[in-house]
Amino acid sequence: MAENKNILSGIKSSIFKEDKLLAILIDPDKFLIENTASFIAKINASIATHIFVGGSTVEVDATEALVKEIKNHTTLPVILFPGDVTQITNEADGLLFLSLISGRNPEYLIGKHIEAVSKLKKNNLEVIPTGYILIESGKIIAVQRVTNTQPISQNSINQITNTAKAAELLGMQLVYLEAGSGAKYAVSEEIIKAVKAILNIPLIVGGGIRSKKQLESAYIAGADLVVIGTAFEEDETFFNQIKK
Ligand code: 1GP
Repeated sequence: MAENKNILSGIKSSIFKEDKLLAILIDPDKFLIENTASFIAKINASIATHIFVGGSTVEVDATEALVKEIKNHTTLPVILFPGDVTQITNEADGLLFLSLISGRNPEYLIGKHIEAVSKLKKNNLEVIPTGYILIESGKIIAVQRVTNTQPISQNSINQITNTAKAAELLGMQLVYLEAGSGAKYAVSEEIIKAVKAILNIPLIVGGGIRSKKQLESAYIAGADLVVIGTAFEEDETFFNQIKK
């Protein structure tokens, strides 16, 4: 399995330089492929550093076609953030190999990963083991429904920090604090701060971030990479606020 190792090392060197990272999430299920050129042009003109592609329920092959088209329009790294094994495609640069460690559903802790191996043998994606922690956010989100797991309460800060640290001790390379796509409340600054304080690996935060102010607060609290999807899906003028 040939692998290039640029994405994770790029994230780590940005952290070293105190540069903050922003990933725009594109859900193939909610995105019209014919809008790719104009949408990606806006991403290219913004401070975004990564493009994530994925969703909870995506039609088979839709991810591959979309990733191919995105790659025609940008040099930013395109990273799969898959809701399912069917979304893995060699057209992308990397893959967040997510383990849903806030839940106790064995399928999302190890089952899907075993299923993915036969697909990964055939490609050279940079596979990045990621501890994925779902945090309660005021409404039932798609991940919760699809995976049949419960998020951790925003009040259980010890449980959240211990879960994140366990991911690091297990050898995972990233921790992703997820409030869920379209979340009512984003992950609180208090949680981000507490996790950042005990973690020695990069910290991703996403879900429910809809303004530049919230983005900056997440960075100040300690997020190394923030993921935003819904806010751009709903209003592309938001790109005007985050121009380079
Ligand atoms: C969802 O964290 C991402 O998995 C982004 O969430 O769509 O709410 O920005 P939003």
